[in-house]
Amino acid sequence: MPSGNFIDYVKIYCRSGKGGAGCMHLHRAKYVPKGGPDGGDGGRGGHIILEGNRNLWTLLHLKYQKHIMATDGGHGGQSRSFGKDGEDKIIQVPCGTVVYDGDSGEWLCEVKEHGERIVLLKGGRGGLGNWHFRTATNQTPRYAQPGEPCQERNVIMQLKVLADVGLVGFPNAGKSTLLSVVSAAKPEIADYPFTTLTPNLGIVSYRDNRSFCMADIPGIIEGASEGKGLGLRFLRHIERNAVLLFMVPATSEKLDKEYNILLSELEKYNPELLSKARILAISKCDTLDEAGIKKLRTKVAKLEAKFGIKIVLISSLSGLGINELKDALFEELQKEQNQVIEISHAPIDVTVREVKAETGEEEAPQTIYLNEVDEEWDLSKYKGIGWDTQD
Ligand SMILES: Nc1nc2c(ncn2[C@@H]2O[C@H](COP(=O)(O)OP(=O)(O)OP(=O)(O)O)[C@@H](O)[C@H]2O)c(=O)[nH]1
Ligand SMILES: [Mg+2]
Repeated sequence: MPSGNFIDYVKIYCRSGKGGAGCMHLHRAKYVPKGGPDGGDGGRGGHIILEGNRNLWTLLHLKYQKHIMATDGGHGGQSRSFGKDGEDKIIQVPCGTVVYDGDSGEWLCEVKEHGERIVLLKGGRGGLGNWHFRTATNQTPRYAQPGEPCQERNVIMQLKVLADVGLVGFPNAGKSTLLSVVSAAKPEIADYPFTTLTPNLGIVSYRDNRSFCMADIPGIIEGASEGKGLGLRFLRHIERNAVLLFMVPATSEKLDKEYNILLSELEKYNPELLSKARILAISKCDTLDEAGIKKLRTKVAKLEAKFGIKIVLISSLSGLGINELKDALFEELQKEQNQVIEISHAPIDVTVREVKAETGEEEAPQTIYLNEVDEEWDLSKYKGIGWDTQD
């Protein structure tokens, strides 16, 4: 998929349908004196519903949809006819979509499973017709209930990819190369930083027909939490991962320093990320000779004791340590404490508009607000030509 098509942030104005008004009507028929009330109820307004769909994995299909509105309920009629219910709008979203209020940034809900449905905005209830209000002392109620109003809201939908293992490393560490070696994914690989601009997912097949999902995200650099490089916005895609695979190239002088920088950037984004299981892979080990590897192994043994994590030496080119790495990842994934069931979503800052990674331009404002009086839309000049008589 071309990287421009990976959309993980959309802002949409949603509105549910109004409830239809109940009907005030008194039955009239030849030879039926005092027919009594027979006004029917209004129909329910349409809901706005989110539905998880595992066949989608970006929010691309919603990118150009700025408004989603359900239809209103129909009004009740005479002879106790019910109004028609408004049509629900079902928004298909990929599993792992988190929804926030577009104005306050408050977390609203998240869709995790395929087929899971969440009513985002409820349609208004239809009003009761006057037939309901008949009593012994008031046999001709000349009133009916209006329908409930609609609900409206700007919502921000963010995708937090559901993967088991997340790759974290500086640019050029060899993350995409590893993903291309262990899975069928074909991410872009090149010898310059920030080759990967959007997350890639790959399914890693393991022994006995078992598999797990790995996410490769753009590289992180020191100061990413202040917006350097591509910033931290892609870190939300590893928030849900059970295991984080850190990657530092063997060519780096100070392995522990690089590892600590990555850790502190993650902590600045969301301290909860530090509670996840971690494995460190030292990549590009084929660039070292025998003596270099030996030296590295003794260094790694010390670091393992210092950080209390497993460290694996790998090379995506020669295949060194790849199976060992898969074993280590799978072992971690099997542990019960690593099953991520719930994650907490911090409210987002809606004052900062997301900057598109590839072009650097700001997302354009999504909604045109009223108050701007546009001369062209002054409808009064069309009065009297026929279609404005209904109001
Ligand atoms: N010698 C050697 N080179 C490697 C290895 N893995 C990756 N490379 C090279 O390192 C460079 C960067 O690899 P990528 O996989 O694009 O690195 P990345 O971490 O995805 O980088 P960004 O997407 O920019 O963050 C490429 O030129 C790869 O060919 C390896 O195991 N050995
Ligand atoms: Mg890459």
